[in-house]
Amino acid sequence: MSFIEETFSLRGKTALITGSSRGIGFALAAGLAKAGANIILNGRNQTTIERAQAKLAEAGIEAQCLCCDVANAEEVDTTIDAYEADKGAIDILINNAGIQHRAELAEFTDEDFNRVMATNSHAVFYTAKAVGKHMVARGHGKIINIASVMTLVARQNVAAYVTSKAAVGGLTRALATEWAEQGLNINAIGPGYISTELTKPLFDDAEFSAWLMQTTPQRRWGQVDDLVGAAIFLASPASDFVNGQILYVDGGMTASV
Ligand code: NAP
Ligand code: GCO
Repeated sequence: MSFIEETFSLRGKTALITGSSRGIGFALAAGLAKAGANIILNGRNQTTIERAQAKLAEAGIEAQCLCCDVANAEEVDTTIDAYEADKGAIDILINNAGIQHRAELAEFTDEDFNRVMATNSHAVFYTAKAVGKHMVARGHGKIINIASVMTLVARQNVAAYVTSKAAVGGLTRALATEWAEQGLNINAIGPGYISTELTKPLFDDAEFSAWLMQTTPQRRWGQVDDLVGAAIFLASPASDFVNGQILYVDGGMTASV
């Protein structure tokens, strides 16, 4: 293999990407597969992940499906342990699953706050622990958490999301602090505004998009494929001495006022 292939290859590695039935997770699954990884797709609904599996197959990419609600700690534990026992090691985990809820604070219900926190933060803890314990036993593994520019800053009407993504930043550092000496690399990617189903209401809002062009130095919305290179880097030997870091892929948004 060439130097570049050796440094960035994921050949022979198995990668679980949570929330990969569509959007960023689906793009990361396709990208890691092109770098040589064996892919495990995940979502809450078997039909939607099988639809994603068929879409990858059309592109010549074989993927497995692992249906699991990552906000359910018990389901995560049993699903991951069963996979590791029956199918083999998970070498790369991308904690991507996430949801959004937008409402003014006065209208923000406890239930909505807890629902966002459960998927965006608690699930990262559940899944990192469930997969990480097997990685620790093997002495190696790569965990990539999907944070956000909202890990660093906030905007109105997304209090739960901001809180949840700030927690992802802290948890990334905490996991790295404890598991780096066990041979694991745990980092995060902080995407800017990426055009997906989650941001569609904003993308369709001309006023919001105009604001985004002003606040993003590269003057454009991000696309899901803009994140693939960062994910391959953090999943590959190229990042073997990188731990506890958040790589912002945001067109310069968090670097400027
Ligand atoms: P998306 O298009 O809505 O996709 C979300 C994915 O998460 C879907 O595959 C969904 O699958 C899955 N999911 C949701 N809840 C789940 C659960 N409890 N268990 C398992 N899977 C679950 O959103 P996206 O824009 O791709 O966002 C993906 C991640 O990137 C999220 O963590 C988000 O916070 C983060 N992010 C997005 C942006 C952006 O601008 N788009 C920027 C920064 C960070 P099912 O609904 O089929 O279960
Ligand atoms: C919002 C958006 C953002 C993006 C992303 C930006 O309502 O402001 O949903 O939170 O999803 O997290 O990085």
